[in-house]
Amino acid sequence: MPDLKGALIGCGFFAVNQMHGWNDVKGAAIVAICDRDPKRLKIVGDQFGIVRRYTDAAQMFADGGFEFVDIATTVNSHRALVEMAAAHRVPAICQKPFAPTLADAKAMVAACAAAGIPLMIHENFRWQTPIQAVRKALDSGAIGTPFWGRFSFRSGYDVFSGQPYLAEGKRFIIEDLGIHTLDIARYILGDVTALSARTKRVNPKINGEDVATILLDHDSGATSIVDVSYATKQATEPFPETLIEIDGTEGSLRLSQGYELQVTNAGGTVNSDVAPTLLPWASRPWHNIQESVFAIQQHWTDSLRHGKETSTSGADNLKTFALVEAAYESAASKATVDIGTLL
Ligand code: NAD
Ligand code: 89Y
Repeated sequence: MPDLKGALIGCGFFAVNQMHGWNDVKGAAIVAICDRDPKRLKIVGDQFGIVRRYTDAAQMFADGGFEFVDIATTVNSHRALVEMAAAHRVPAICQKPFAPTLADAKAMVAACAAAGIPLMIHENFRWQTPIQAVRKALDSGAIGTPFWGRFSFRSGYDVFSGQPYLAEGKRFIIEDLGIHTLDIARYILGDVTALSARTKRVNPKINGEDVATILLDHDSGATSIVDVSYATKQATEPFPETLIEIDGTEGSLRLSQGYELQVTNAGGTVNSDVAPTLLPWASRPWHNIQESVFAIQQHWTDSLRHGKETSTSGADNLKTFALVEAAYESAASKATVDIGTLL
């Protein structure tokens, strides 16, 4: 079968990882790129040898010649670009965060459904090797039925030098990073029925919150905590590791710093190294994220070829994005938010 032809919109900081990922993916290749900034277009076009280059997405869609689009722009352009893809009946991948509001995200899902095209949100963290290892351990039944969990991302890493816009928005850590941690909580312990949250801004140089503590009730009856911080200075910087604790009826599981997984039950304790692979184009400490970019793009390609729904389809990701909205609502009102009322 020939490779699926793809086009990528948004040639910024993170798209370089996506372009490397596409080079490694079996069954797909990027044939056209677009960025409204000619400098970024040239840098990425030259680095990856892409001849078809556009500064206008509408022109690129009008010219066509590709079977999917990968939207790697920042959030404010997501709805217009996904709707453009739907209008041209081109299957679309859209970076997180889904959209500026839940209403926009719902409209995007509806537009793609009406056009009969798949939409996948590039929610890559659940594809990280250590997170997949936790999922596998739970699926094996090693700790029985989970009743409690903690999903923790606490860092002092300077994310603002690579992504200066993160310091500017009214919203920061929940929308940018906590969105991944909330998705991991859903992926591991299932859908969420209610949530309460508290936030803080510690770094005076940014506009949004950089600390959040969120309490989740899961459909299954399990309770979990999602805690995220970019204001935490530690002896050894853990960026970008998500640490996980799960207690189950038959045992417990701990994913700790350094990508170590410990599973304990009546049979004893098993420790394993679940570190991500350092792909040839990747660099530490980003390699954990970079490997998951390749993994989700391979998943998209395989799903598109076989007509299967992706793990983080637009419809699925509405349930993660609702948790982001709910966390901001709860932090403002100090009330518990019923997730069902948002969906
Ligand atoms: P960036 O600002 O560096 O790059 C965005 C690029 O998109 C810019 O070059 C800009 O000119 C271009 N652009 C914006 N609107 C456009 C439009 N309508 N048409 C054409 N080009 C347009 O941003 P970034 O840091 O690369 O982040 C991009 C997205 O990736 C964000 O949503 C961010 O949250 C996400 N991100 C995801 C991960 C992850 O692990 N999934 C990691 C980092 C960033
Ligand atoms: O934008 C964020 C993301 O999605 O992963 C890490 C990040 O780059 C900074 O928080």
